[in-house]
Amino acid sequence: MQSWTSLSVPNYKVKVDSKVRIWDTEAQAIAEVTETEIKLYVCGITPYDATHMGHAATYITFDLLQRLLMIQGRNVSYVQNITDVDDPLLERAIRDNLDWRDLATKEIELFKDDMSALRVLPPQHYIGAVEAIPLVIKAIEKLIDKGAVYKIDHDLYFDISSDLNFGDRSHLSIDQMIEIFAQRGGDPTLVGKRNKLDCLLWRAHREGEPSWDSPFGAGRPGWHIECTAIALEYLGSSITIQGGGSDLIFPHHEMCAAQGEVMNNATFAQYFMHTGMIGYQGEKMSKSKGNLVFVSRLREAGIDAMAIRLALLANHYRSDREWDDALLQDATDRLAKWRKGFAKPEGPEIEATISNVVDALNNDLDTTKALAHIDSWAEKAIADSNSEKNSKLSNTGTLARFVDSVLGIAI
Ligand code: 5CA
Ligand code: ZN
Repeated sequence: MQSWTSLSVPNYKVKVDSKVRIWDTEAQAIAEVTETEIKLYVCGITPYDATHMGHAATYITFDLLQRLLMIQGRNVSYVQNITDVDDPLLERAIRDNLDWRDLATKEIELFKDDMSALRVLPPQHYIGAVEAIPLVIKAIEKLIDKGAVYKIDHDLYFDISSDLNFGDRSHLSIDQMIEIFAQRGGDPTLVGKRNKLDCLLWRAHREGEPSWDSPFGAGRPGWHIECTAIALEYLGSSITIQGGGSDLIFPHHEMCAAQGEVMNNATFAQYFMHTGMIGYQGEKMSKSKGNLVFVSRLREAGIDAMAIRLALLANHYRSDREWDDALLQDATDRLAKWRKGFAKPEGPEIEATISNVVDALNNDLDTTKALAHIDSWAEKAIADSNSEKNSKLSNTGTLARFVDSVLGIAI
């Protein structure tokens, strides 16, 4: 699938020791990302109701990580999927009397426009589940060769006992896993399963559902194998970081990793990075609950996308947090302050500000601190009545390029 339009980002490089540290869900600890070639896979949308503030927060977080790595000279290969065939999408299309393909196409276009407006850099490979079906078939064949697949009627299931590390990435008890599995698309009570947590790999054709030919009969891919197959095809047998919201820790990322490791006998991902959930009016913002604030609606209402981005960066990415009008108003005021400060031809010295921002972000993306450093620079620039008279080359331009490069905020 065509990714969204690439953005022009200043090629800003900082001259500091690159010490990017993130919280790794698997290790349950801060880990230093030491790799110079970073293979980043982030789980994409299921395109039936996009882009709400939760999606935006998650993709802005991984965009920030990518930018932080890039300004420190790392090379990032970034892949994202689109779950453009799955139960929730098909159910919504039936509910709204739409062709599921038309619904997906419309939502994907909207998502891409939102991502561009939010200055989220496009992934190098943006791959839909439908176009990935040959890859999914290949992946299932590999799992069959490893003896990790069995049939229930005509459906294929992954046997989790083939992964000796099953559960290591998500740190849950069996009872918790079973409960969450049932809430997130799993079928723990289905008769004929070897283990309640075994997950669907291939769903045989049912009346009224789309299907594709395969060596296992006509059907469609299960959710988890889609991401395993896409990640491994485009990034090699082992990736550096698998990312997504914390709602994907289990079962999705546990299953992706288990399947990938059984397929290749290699670590699926070096680090697992998860964003907190954005809530609205006291509950997780989600398509199923319908309590959504859409990026496109705010943009239509004339809200600057840079203010939306700043609002979502104001608090730590790992915390579950609320979206509300006050958050957006604060971000709008902050953006105005920054623009006023950056409008000065000359501001206070910038070296310390740049290194403080990089230090804060290197520390598990501490955006709250990073933004506060830009605030104080902008406040000093505004307060300094002499700044317009200085004849030196403009340092505000340099700082603006830095802010655009790393924070994705175009001043
Ligand atoms: N297509 C699958 C992943 S393969 C999926 O989860 N799609 S989604 O549309 O439901 O979510 C897309 C991304 O947004 C996922 O990374 C998900 O974890 C994240 N996300 C969904 N809701 C929220 C929320 N309320 N706050 C933060 N992130 C969220
Ligand atoms: Zn995924």
